[in-house]
Amino acid sequence: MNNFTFSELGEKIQGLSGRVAILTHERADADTVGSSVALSYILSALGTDSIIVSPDGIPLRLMFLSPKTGEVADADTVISVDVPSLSQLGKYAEIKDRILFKIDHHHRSEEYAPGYVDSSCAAAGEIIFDLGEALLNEGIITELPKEYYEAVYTAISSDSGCFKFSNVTPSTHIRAAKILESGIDAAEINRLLFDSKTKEEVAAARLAYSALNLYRDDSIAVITFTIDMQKECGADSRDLGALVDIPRSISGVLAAVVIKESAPGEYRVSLRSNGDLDVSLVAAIYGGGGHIRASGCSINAKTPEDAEREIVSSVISEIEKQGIK
Ligand SMILES: [Mn+2]
Repeated sequence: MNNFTFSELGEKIQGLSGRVAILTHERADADTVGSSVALSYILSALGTDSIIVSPDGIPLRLMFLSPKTGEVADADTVISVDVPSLSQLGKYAEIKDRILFKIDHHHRSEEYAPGYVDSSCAAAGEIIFDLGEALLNEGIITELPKEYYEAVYTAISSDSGCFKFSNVTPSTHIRAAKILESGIDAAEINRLLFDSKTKEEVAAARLAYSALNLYRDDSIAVITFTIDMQKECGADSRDLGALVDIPRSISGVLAAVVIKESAPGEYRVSLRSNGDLDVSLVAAIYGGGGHIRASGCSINAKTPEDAEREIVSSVISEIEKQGIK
């Protein structure tokens, strides 16, 4: 399946007609949602109707973007944004033949549909912003609303960790600077994204600290979060997304892991690297994927302890295989 050039992407976007469903990845984050919302404003400026479809819903904390949601059944055309693999489409994997194209920035992007992939972008939002700029510069559209700039900023700020991750390039900052010129309240967006927690998230963090385990001379930090712990703190899985920042923030840690029990015997694993270790290769062992420094996968194990042992041994062998000091 072929990837197309940026100018071909522009043509494909202009060629869309009828109602377009924009698919996000499951466990939607602010990049997939912000990019989809921003793209829907671009489509609207082109006179094309669109809806946003998330396999398992859009988290409450992202509702400030006011996504116009809907069902795939009500759409004429389907595209995906920030979705690297079919497994990330959840229940919509079965409609893969309806996906006209994808827009993505993951460095291992599965070929489930043709598309435009630029892995030099820290966020899918950077691609969407370039698309908006190209259409504006060519005079194909004349303006985009403030809500567009808020959504595209949200996408870029989120996936770049508020512009502090290693994926940030000079171009990331140049795009962000142009977005700020639109006059949006970026400080408020960043407060909502990074400095605002529900009391359930705080309760979850308290439990997570006490479940922290260190391995391999304190270079691997792991938190296993069981269903019982989720019940104890009243958090649902959408409150647990930031937990991986706890093990990742420990100095000297090469690999940070959060293992969440999603159902008895089923675990969702988030992997982060603080250095040269490519954690997407650990995720790939279990059919997962993502970025070099941020990846995820699902595993099955008899007990939470077994799940932790399994992942730790895979991380250790990947560290050795990749020759990381
Ligand atoms: Mn992304």
